[in-house]
Amino acid sequence: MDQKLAYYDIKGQIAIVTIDHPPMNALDAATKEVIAEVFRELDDRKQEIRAVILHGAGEKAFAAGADIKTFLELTPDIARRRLSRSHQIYSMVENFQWPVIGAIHGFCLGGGLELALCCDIRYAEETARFGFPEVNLSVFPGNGGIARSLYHLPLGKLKELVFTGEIISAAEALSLGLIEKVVPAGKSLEAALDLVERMIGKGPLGVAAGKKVINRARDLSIQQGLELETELWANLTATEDMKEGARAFIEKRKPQYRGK
Ligand code: CO8
Repeated sequence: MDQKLAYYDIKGQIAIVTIDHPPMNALDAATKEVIAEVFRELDDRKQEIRAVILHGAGEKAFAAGADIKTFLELTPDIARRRLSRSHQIYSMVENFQWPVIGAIHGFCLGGGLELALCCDIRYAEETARFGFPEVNLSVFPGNGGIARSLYHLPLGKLKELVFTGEIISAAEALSLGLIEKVVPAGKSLEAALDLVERMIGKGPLGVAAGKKVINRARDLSIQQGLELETELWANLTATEDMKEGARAFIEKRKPQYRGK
């Protein structure tokens, strides 16, 4: 098959990951495996990059969810295996060392929205549409969508979306806190690049450690969260970049960070 399903390009210090499974970027097992391979390769090349942007190819969708055309072959055992693998792959995206920004256009539904929720920050075009339409198929969001939405949505709103399968606009997704910004149609990649440009001059190890603390602290008690902050903050003082940041401030010049 010639279709790549997903691929990446590195431009400057930014990796742009494209999901490319026409027409709707449905996330079947093969596409998710290629996404996993892309993030594994990016992990190998993490010294070359400082941020990742994740988006969908084509006009229609970031991703319209799991591939419904494969649902008839599912049994409880197959579903258990596939969901467990899906959770691993989505966690690779969520816990990638550098920030992962979702640049969203078109449909962002079901498993597609669940993948978007693994991004650190989501910028969406005003024409994008969001939702958990799984109940139309008599299932529910099982790819981490419920667990991760709980960090964004009030419980009643999440239930409203999950129980009705209602599709909402980018403006509503913004007002609910599901996404961070709405941009004009055709501009999500550009807006994500602008955001990333504002990050990559900063101390990369500070950004990565901040991401790790935020991702882990939400599952910890306040005391455990404080201990994690202490540990990672203290570790940063052993890096060249930390000293460079302080030195540059004192010498009134721009810091030159090397990620070490
Ligand atoms: N899977 C497979 N094919 C899809 C999907 C999908 N999720 N979405 C769209 N397509 C296909 C359509 O079948 C159609 O194909 P064809 O041309 O061969 O008939 C083509 O894309 C274009 O679609 P439409 O003609 O329907 O286009 P519209 O613009 O009229 O509608 C929609 C677009 C609204 C996106 C509509 O296609 C739709 O509702 N799609 C389904 C969305 C959905 O229900 N997503 C959730 C799926 S369930 C899920 O994600 C749970 C994850 C759990 C993981 C399970 C792992 C084991």
